[in-house]
Amino acid sequence: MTKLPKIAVLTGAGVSKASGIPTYRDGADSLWNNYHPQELATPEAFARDPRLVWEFYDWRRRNMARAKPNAAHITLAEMEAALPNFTLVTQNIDGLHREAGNRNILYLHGDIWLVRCTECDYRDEDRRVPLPELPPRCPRCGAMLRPDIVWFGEALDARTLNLAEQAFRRADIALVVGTSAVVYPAAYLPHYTREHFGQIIEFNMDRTDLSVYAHEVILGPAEMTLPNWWQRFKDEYGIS
Ligand code: BV8
Ligand code: ZN
Repeated sequence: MTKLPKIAVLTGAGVSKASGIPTYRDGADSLWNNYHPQELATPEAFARDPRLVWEFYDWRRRNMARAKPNAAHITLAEMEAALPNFTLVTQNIDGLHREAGNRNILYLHGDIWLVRCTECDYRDEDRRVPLPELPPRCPRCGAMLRPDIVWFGEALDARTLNLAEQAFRRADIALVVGTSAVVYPAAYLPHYTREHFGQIIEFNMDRTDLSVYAHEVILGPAEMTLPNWWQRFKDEYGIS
């Protein structure tokens, strides 16, 4: 049997669109009370008005709690189970990849279901929807909790980013699914694959800044194009 290619995947908000979760840059539906996510997903906004920022995240948590994985998420879980060398790297904080069955996930920007204390080292999962009080308080020291996610201007977890870079350096194929590829350092990851003569395959509704570097740009909704691509891949490599 021909050797299976090593695959690294980078997902963005586009894979969760079909699950009813607004993207960041898809016009009106990505706004909340006329705020743009980018204005509120910053440590400055949180310092200025923690209650407003928590109202934004509580609204998104309520939305995400109702969301179910779609065919794109399910395909990625099948790929992880079927391929010996597969790494899923996500920018998404909605938890749908885990709900779809992926286990080896690199969360570049954190997870909306995790909270951490602004004062002590308390950190835990909190799935309460809605939250009983905004901002929520640390059960250990009473200080304000914050979402355990990476805001604009905050550094990504160095170990996670390093593992992600390694996966893309090693990959024969980088699948880039549902991301506008404008936020760094995440958006740079597929270039590591290209620098090692691997292929970038982009799945998006429109072309992005990455498209010019992609071996293939497959336009259309990922919940349809990704399952189709995976079926063709399985036929080609004789995977049942
Ligand atoms: C850092 C969690 C340094 C929060 C997020 C100027 C130039 C270059 C860089 C910068 C700059 N100024 C500032 C920076 C750095 C900044 C950055 O890149 N800014 C951009 C906007 C220019 N980056 C940072 O701040 C990062 N940190 O650099 O730290 C540092 C180092 C050391 C010490 C201290 C500091 C941190 C960035 C992380 C921010 N957090 N999320 C939250 O969610 O509230 S970012 C957030 O937006 C997402 O996580 C994601 O990463 C990012 C982009 O969103 P996408 O997922 O791509 O979604 P988007 O809506 O944009 O696009 C959706 C796509 O899907 C579209 O293309 C659409 O066509 C497509 N689509 C829609 N439907 C479908 C579909 N595709 C397929 N099928 C469909 N059905
Ligand atoms: Zn605390």
